[in-house]
Amino acid sequence: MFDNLSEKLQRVFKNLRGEGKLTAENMEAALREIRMALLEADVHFRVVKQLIESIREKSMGEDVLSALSPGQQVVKIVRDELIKMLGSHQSRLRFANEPPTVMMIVGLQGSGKTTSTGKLAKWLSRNGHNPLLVSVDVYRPAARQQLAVIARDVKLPIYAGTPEETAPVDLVRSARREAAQTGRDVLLVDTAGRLHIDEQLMRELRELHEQFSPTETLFVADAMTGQDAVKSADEFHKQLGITGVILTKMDGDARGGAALSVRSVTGQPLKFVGTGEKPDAFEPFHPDRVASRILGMGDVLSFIEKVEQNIDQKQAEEMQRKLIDNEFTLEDFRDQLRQIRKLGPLESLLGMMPNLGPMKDLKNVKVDDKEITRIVAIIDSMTERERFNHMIINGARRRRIAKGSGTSVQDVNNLLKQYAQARKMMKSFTGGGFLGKRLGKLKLPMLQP
Ligand SMILES: Nc1nc2c(ncn2[C@@H]2O[C@H](COP(=O)(O)OP(=O)(O)OP(=O)(O)O)[C@@H](O)[C@H]2O)c(=O)[nH]1
Ligand SMILES: [Mg+2]
Repeated sequence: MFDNLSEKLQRVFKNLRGEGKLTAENMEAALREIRMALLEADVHFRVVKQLIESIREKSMGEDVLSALSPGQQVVKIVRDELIKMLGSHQSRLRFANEPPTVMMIVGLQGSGKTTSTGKLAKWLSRNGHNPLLVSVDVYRPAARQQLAVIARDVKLPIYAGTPEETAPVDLVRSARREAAQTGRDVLLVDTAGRLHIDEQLMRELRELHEQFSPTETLFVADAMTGQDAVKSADEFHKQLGITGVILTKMDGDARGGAALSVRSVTGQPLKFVGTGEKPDAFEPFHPDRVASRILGMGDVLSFIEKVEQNIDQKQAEEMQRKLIDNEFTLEDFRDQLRQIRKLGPLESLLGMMPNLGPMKDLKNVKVDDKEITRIVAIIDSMTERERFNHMIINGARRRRIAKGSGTSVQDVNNLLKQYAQARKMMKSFTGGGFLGKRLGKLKLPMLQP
């Protein structure tokens, strides 16, 4: 699923990685390729147009994280826009205030309604609910038998109806009563399908809809039919009002166009995907996870997330100013160390950065977590004046600090030496030249090996 798209997008990002900075030209070339990749994945053309426009706008905007390289910035923008297109966050099922909650499962013939009803029932019962199932496919006795078999398989009860109950409305009414009486909090209604949307089917569904006001009306669509699935979802939504989509047969869909467009076209969220014939092959749809899967760059994405979470842009800028003005104090040194610790081991962090260039030696820098703890303890044992002016830390003060932090005078000496070196190194980095610009851009705290 999404394999081709994923591969193509990664090629675009790889090409951008070689570029020193984002320009209108290289961005346009990248956008052209992103556009092609999306169209080839069978994403709806209007959705593609929208997406490309927002990516262009964002990439030219001011609001870019300067801690990221140009290639990473584009990955971030594409990720953000993909997530937005897919629906920002996972859409959960809603439940009625008064149980039982009625959920209607609708869709075209053979799309996977009956199978998905069984899967959803199983998923619900695993998540603290007690569903009851009912089939209102009164035209084909075999269809109701099929649901009965599936229900037995997932060990959940079905409302079978009496011989007199031949109308869908009667079946649902009795099933709802039974659910209320037996303490079942959700009633899943599996409906009949048609080859095409026809007036008779719609009338029947509308009648059920009006009578029982289902909390969820889930449209089941076959992902392999691509844009046709999206079109019929849209049609059902206009005629009936759906609350979400279940896309089945994702296991057989290499392109993913329906999954990527259905939300933008219908305005209704994709709630679940079916990934096989077995009752377990069913999962809630998570836009962020899917976007990451499409981009397929786990390491770069997690690096972006870390940067977003942990690096306070303002703070980093302030730090840089201090360095240039020679105001980088021991306290700043301590804060930087803390920041490093928040980001995780420095080695792994550097490993995530694809293009260190001449700084690749830094990959060999080892930062010992215990060492950081010791340094922080030592700085904590200093007085404020000492932290702001390390020059006053004489022998007597060193002995006092060592005692206060449970370390040795040797440790304190080492720290002061490291601090002086870091200061010098950072100053030379930020002073200009390639390294300086590079570091200035990354704004990562650096340590001596
Ligand atoms: N591979 C795969 N097959 C699926 C999935 N969901 C359903 N199917 C298969 O699709 C076929 C049709 O599924 P049904 O659940 O009977 O479809 P339906 O919408 O109830 O069909 P009608 O009631 O005839 O309209 C069956 O062979 C299912 O096993 C899925 O996620 N993956
Ligand atoms: Mg069916």
